[in-house]
Amino acid sequence: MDCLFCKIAAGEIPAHKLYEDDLVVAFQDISPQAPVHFLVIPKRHISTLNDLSEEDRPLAGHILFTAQRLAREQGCEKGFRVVMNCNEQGGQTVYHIHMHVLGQRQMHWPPG
Ligand code: DGP
Repeated sequence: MDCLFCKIAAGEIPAHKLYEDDLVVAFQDISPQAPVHFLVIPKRHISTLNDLSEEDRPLAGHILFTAQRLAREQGCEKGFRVVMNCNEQGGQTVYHIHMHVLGQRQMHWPPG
């Protein structure tokens, strides 16, 4: 499958990885929108949030807890934001699910 994030997960395309285990990889976003901006992805290809299935519940939890732990390690004690864009209207551009984690600046609402 010709998927950018599958290739990053497999180490075929370089990325600044913060963490990796059997299930997930976390790496710096190439176009950071905050002083801290990294992505947490499953190693297994899942195109969009709509493609998660019941059996992916533990994986989804693992992504969230990985985001929480790494945000803490990146010094985001004062707060941070997680975002998952889904499909075109949700602003998704890479069709391999990823959780954005942004921090170390004041966030605003509503987002654009
Ligand atoms: P989204 O719009 O939610 O699909 O976000 C995709 C993000 O992926 C975007 O913030 C930029 C990031 N990105 C795209 N290509 C690459 C890449 O080759 N390397 C890294 N590290 N990040 C990428």
